[in-house]
This record gives sequence, structure tokens and C-alpha cells, in this order.
Amino acid sequence: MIWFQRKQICQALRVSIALVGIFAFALLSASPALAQPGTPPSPLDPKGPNSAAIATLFNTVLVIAVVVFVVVEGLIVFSAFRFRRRDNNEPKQIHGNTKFEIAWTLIPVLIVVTLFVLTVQTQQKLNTKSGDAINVKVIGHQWWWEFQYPDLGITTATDLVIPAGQVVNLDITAVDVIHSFWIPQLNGKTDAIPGRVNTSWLKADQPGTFVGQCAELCGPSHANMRLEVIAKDQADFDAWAANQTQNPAPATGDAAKGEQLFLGGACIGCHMINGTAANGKVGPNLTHVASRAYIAGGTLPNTAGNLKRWLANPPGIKPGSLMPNLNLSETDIDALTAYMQSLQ
Ligand code: HEC
Ligand SMILES: [Cu+2]
Repeated sequence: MIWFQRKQICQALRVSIALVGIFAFALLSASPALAQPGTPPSPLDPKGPNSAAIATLFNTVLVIAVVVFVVVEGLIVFSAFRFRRRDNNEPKQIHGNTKFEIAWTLIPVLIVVTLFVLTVQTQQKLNTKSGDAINVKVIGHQWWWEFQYPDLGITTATDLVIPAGQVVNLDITAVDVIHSFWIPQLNGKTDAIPGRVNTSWLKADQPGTFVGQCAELCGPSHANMRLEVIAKDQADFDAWAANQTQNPAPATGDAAKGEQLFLGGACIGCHMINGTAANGKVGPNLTHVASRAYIAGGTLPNTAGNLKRWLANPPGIKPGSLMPNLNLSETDIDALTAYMQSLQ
């Protein structure tokens, strides 16, 4: 054994202080207590059984990690002081300690086994669904989410409307590149991969709105590929679904002029509106676009002003947008906006 030199003590202290700093920073930035209105939703503030299971696992692992950290750091600092150099004599020479060797092999093994068991248990929880279920097909596009309800005959985008308290089975895929479907307060991330269907599910305990975000870098507007889950109580959900399955009412006034422009223009090559000749599949289905809270992958609240801004120059709002600038005149934009707003 050797005595610690003053230099070594200083080094040990510096490393310890840096570690404590990093640790405190990580803890603070992860703390849901710091969440301000408008900050991104935290997976540590779960609103459904999946996220609750994940948050519980995270918190348990965090507690174990804190205990390990405090014990190890404590021993480092203790040894640095206790065995510091006090005189010029050589310290007593020893060679190993079997008890210690066994202890510091067994304890980490036990910790790792515990983490393994907790993780497997959580995975099992995530695989266990109970109660009634509805089915939704989730399709990632550059840079918006499409939602199809095969049993209800509904296709929509960006707003995923679900009944609260019910399991929602998700079949997740993509048409272009790999995306990742994530609503921090409701579920973990699931990759959306072209040519492959990944299954997942989620459930919102209460009615409410929960923000989601594509979690796989997928191009210039990756950050603008958001969504929101709107959980409604059963009656509201049924009313929503009944409306979504209707074809839109015939357009009148300015909206009728917009409809003509729409059906006579480039729009129909990319957008579908049920009950009309428009059946393009490049962009979102617009049959009930006015019923959505957000457009353009959650980048814009669905207002007349924002619809106009969008139609005037989509790539200007959303870099790389696959809806091109169609150089529409202001009067055409007004008429098209009136038509879009009539599609309740
Ligand atoms: C080349 C294909 C293409 C054409 C042509 C096109 N769009 Fe789009 N449109 C898209 C795509 C793709 C999106 C989704 C863009 C995004 O969010 O990144 C979109 C989004 C929209 C949205 C927002 C819908 C939502 O739910 O987010 C509206 C409204 C819209 N288009 C209207 C029109 C109108 C009106 C026309 C004709 C004047 C038109 N589009 C022409 C491809 C097209
Ligand atoms: Cu994406």
C-alpha cells in the first residue's frame, strides 16, 4: 500500500466535485418539478399505464444509482483523507483481502441482477393490456403523422383522437424514412419503419391533450413533426367519430369558389377529400381538416391566418416541406382558406 500524496487528494476531490456537479445537473434537468407551462412534456409526469411503468422503473434505477454514487464517492473521499501521507515512513504493505474481493464482486452482480429483473418486469407490464380496445394505424411521413382507424373508416393527421380509459392498439409504419412515434406522457418510443409494421399500444387515464414528437432524426423538418393525442370521454369520442365518417357538406359562397380552385388545381394530386374527385395520397387527408387543432405536423394552430400563411409558402414555414410553394394569388388563397375552414 502507498500513502496518498496531497496532489492525489486534490485530484480525487476535483473528480468528486465534477461528478457531483454532473449528477446534480442531470437530476435537475430531469426533474418534472421544474417543468414550466409550455416546456416539453416529461415522461416522468405519466398520464397512462405505459408511461407510468416506465417512470417507475426510471425512478427505481435512479434511487439505486444515487445510493451507489454516494457510497462510492464517500469511500473515495474517506480514503483520500484517511490514508493521506503523514510522514516519510512507508505504509504497512498488504496483499489483497479476500473478503473485500468477494464483497465488491457480489454486490455489483446483485445490483445488475436486480436491474435486469426490474426491467423484464416492466417489459411484461408494457405487454399486458386490459379492457376494450380500438385499432389505429400510425403512418410516419416526412414530416407529419397520418392516423387511420380501419374499423371506423376514418383517416386523419396530426391530431390522434382517442377515447380516454381505453386501450389503443397501434400498428406503426412509415412511407419514406424511419421515424419514431413518441408521446412522452403516454408511451415509450416505437420506430416507424417503411415496409414493416411495429405494434404498440397506449392508454390515456383521463381526457386531455398530450403532445408527441417524432423521435428519430428524419430530415430538415424532423423537429416540426409533432402530433397531439386528444383523449375524449366516450360520448365525445363517438360524436367526433360520427362526424369524421360523414362526407363534407356541399360548399357555399367563398368556400364554393375555393372548392372549384381545389378540384381544378394541383391540390387533388396530393390530397384526398372524401366525396370529391380529390384522392391524392401524398399529403394529409383534408376531408375534415377544419376539425383539427393543428396543421402542418403540429407547427401551426389551425386558424384562418395560419392556413393562409401555409398556402402562401409551405416550405417557408416548414423547411423542406413536400408541399411546394404553388405561387397562389391572394384572392385564391382567401377562397381556398374559406374552403378548408368549411371542412368541419
Ligand atoms: C405536391 C403535393 C402537394 C400539393 C400539390 C398540395 N399539397 Fe397540401 N400538403 C402536401 C403535404 C406533403 C402536406 C403536409 C406537409 C407537412 O406537414 O409537412 C400538405 C399539407 C397541406 C395542408 C395542411 C393539412 C394538415 O392537416 O396538416 C393544407 C391545408 C393543404 N396542404 C392544402 C393544400 C391546397 C389547398 C393545395 C392546392 C392549392 C395543396 N395543398 C397542394 C402536399 C401537397
Ligand atoms: Cu420523423
